[in-house]
Amino acid sequence: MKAADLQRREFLLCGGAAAAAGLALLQIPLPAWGFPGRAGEEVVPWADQPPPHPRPQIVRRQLRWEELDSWLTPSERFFVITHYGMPAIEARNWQLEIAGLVRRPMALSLDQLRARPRREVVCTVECSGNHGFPFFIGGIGTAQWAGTPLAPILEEAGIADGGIEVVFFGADTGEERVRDITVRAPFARSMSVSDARDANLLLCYEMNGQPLPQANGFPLRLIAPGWYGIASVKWLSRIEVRDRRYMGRFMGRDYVTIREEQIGDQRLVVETSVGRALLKSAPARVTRVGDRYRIIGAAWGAPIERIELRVDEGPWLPASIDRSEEAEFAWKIWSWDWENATPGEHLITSRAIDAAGRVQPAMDDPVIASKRTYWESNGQVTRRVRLA
Ligand SMILES: Nc1nc2c(c(=O)[nH]1)N[C@H]1C(S)=C(S)[C@@H](COP(=O)(O)O)O[C@H]1N2
Ligand SMILES: [Mo]
Repeated sequence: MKAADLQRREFLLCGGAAAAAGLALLQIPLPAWGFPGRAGEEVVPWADQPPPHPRPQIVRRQLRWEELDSWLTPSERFFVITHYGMPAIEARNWQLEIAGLVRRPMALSLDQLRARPRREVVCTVECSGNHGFPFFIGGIGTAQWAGTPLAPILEEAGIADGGIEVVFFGADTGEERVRDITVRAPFARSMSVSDARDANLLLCYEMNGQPLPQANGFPLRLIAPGWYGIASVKWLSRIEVRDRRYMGRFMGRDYVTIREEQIGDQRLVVETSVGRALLKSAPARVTRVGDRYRIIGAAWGAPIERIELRVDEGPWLPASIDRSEEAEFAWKIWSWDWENATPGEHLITSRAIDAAGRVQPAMDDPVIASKRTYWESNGQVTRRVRLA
């Protein structure tokens, strides 16, 4: 997205408090972002609707792919994951602590954070559990996030000698059983000091031009562009620099990918903490105007070079990437006009190819099939559709 466009959109989207309040009051949808829709089109629903997620207290909302009709996901359709409930935080008494192995510990109020340099980024967030059928395919969304960069704050606080790990604590806590003890633990994720210094990390207080919704982390969350969603800690309360690796549940016991690898002459598992996002795509919706069908989808997780699409067992065919809306960490929307579509049931599969020539793996590719956990599944997504 070009800077001039961004400015125009900022103006449209959040041109001051009055405009924002007006938008909220009138329930005006997001401005019309470019999208390969057609006048008079209707959506043909997928025939393979996923059942409700088995743990609705954790996965509270998923994207309904058929509803994808704009580059940005409206906040009320954005997926929501909560592991330890949803804290209600009053901004008035809230502060973000910067603590641990820092030379100058800090405590920043929301007003102080808002007074710092503002940065906006359009960024796709995908849950690493978004592995596909049977029940989790909609753990993804793209929003315009606004906040202040983390790196200068870490610089001001000054990481002291021996600091190797930056831990992001949320205000939400839960009971955990580890071996034979039961403990109360905060939600937390960590990064190495060098990863945490990444200029793209944002302490984010706004989503789509409005204060963060409670479900998405009010008053402040981390947005870690290029990482799976678990890294973007919501209801952020404390950032702590430590001299040990942090091994809380969401680093060391859960959100751990267990994959079989060949090590010497043995098949053994290797366990790694969920990390950076991976190249992926999915068909989003089939639309029709009369008997002219179009498939629209999204691709994300790496710099996207090409998208290919396949109907049933046919050849891989190129889709067109919508270039009207682009940002480094945002999904690309693609479309494909389905010539000579025949009535009956069809399978639609997409795959993305990144700038380095890597191809999104098939579900039976060893890199996916050798996983014993479903985390970090970027396998190709196949959807079923029935044409009249
Ligand atoms: N404090 C806190 N942060 C959290 C979570 C959580 O349960 N508590 N869930 C994580 C997970 S697993 C994901 S995928 C993203 C989801 O962000 P969203 O709910 O805004 O879509 O938030 C992450 N941050
Ligand atoms: Mo997640």
